Amino acid sequence: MESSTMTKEKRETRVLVLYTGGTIGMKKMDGGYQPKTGFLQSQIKRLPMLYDEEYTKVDLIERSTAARCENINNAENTPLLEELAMPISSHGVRVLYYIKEYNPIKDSSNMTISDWIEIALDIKDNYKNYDGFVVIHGTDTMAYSVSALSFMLENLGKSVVFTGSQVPIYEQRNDGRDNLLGALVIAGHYVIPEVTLYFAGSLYRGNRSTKVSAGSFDAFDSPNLPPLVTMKVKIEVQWDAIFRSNNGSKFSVHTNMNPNIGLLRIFPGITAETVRAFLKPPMLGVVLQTYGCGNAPNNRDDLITEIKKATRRDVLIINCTQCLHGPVVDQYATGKVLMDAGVIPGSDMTPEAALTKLSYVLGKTELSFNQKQELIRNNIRGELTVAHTKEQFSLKDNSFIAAVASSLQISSSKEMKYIRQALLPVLMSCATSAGNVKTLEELLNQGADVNATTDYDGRTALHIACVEGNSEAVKFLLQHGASTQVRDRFKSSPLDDAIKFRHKELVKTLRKAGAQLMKTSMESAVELCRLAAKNRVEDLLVWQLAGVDLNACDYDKRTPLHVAVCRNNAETVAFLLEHGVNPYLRDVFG
Ligand code: ASN
Repeated sequence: MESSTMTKEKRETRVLVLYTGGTIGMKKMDGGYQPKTGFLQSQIKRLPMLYDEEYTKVDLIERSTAARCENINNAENTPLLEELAMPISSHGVRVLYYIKEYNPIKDSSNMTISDWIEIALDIKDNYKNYDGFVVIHGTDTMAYSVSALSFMLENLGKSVVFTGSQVPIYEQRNDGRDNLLGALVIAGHYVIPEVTLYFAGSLYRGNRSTKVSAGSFDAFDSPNLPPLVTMKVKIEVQWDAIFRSNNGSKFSVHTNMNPNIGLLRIFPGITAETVRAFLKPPMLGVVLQTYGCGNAPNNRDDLITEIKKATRRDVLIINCTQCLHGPVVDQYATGKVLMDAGVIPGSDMTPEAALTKLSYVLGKTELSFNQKQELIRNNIRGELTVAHTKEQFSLKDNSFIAAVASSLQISSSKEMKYIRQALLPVLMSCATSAGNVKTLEELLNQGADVNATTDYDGRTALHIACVEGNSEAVKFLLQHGASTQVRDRFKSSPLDDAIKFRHKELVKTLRKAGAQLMKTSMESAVELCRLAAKNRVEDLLVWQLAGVDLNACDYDKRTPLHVAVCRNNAETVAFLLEHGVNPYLRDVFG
């Protein structure tokens, strides 16, 4: 599996399914729909699109032994799970999956923070052994769990897809079958290193999603971010929009979630007593759901006083709108009054994301209050859109280039594609001249063309690296397909630049990579004779390393040796003779 395409060679992928509960596996009983142990797996085995019975029968013993040998499916705390095989997909991939049923399986209304921790630890314990993860979960609190897990799983590098259904999978008309199928296909085919939610044909970023319907199969929406994947005739993945929070560190799990959090929805006439009671200790983090784009009454000193008292006690308060769409902004006096009271604007975060982020951030006990506030304000898992900052950046600054480079990956809008096309070459040029190979690598991973011209003069990153004499960048670019034969507007190749700036080692590297001098022998002769006249032995050496013929002659058939002798330039004469120049060549004058 790859991040942007599916690998052709790899035919089998393994997905661990954590079945926590929810309607999908419930059965109608006397007391209404209830979870029933073992029921979901038995129903799945009746569905050919989810279970390839023939394949399972063949070589069953052989394959399960192989699985054990590969240390698949036997992580600590995980009993040996039955291998279920999907039929081979149209992409030539067979997804093998293993269902770990929780004990007890729950209606998601009964979920607590400890359930989030259990899911996180299961992913951690099995991380190495599977290509992706599916979490089957009830829909009622799925948006909370998926948001919480998006924060708890740090430096995630694999797909984690939550799904469930509105109608149990055993019923004739149900959405469970397609939802589970879609989630398994995504987790088994694509590396989308986020915690996501798949429902009714769309894959949403988990911390952007919310349950919007109790009666429709389209139960979820992501009001402020379009889906990351849409299942149509073809599977459309918005690779530009994938948020890659992995900063190169090892995958880890943060389980210290603080329970002293709450959601407070303001309403006309809310009393100061209610607010005071809600904010009193042990409360440490509150999502304040305000009107419109983040407004609260600015004629209610009593309310604001209570909020101020709480923020002064280091209670983290986030301002989120009661509206489904749109962010909190600071346009109105009624919004500013909250900012002045120390409330943090939550941009376009869903209340579920804001609440679970508070629990996560408050669990980072090593951080100061200011650092926690900063983390809340920042976009750490793609959960919020960061408003434009007025800070000045410089394209000469490595960290800025790196920041822009990574932020290009988290884009969500269509225009980002065009911005990226325009910016990537510029960033390539900046990263090259700053000698920042790591950023170059990141840019290439994001689709930058290694041979793109980075400015109006048609110069490529390799030209720039050759001028700068940055051998690490030159080697990196050559290894990644940079052409040595490109010429800029003034007909200079990267080799010409390396010669001009006397970077001998680079000249050798370029020659090894197949670089050819693109000068006529007359052009070379004119240049060599000029250097010989000036006794510039160092330059002549660079030209010689570049593969020039030191016997090249000008219009009068005069060679650099003729010129050096006439000028009595002994070092040049010695150099030329040492390098095999023919002393018997005659010019037109005999
Ligand atoms: N009450 C169920 C649950 O959240 C609803 C569902 O899954 N559709 O577990």
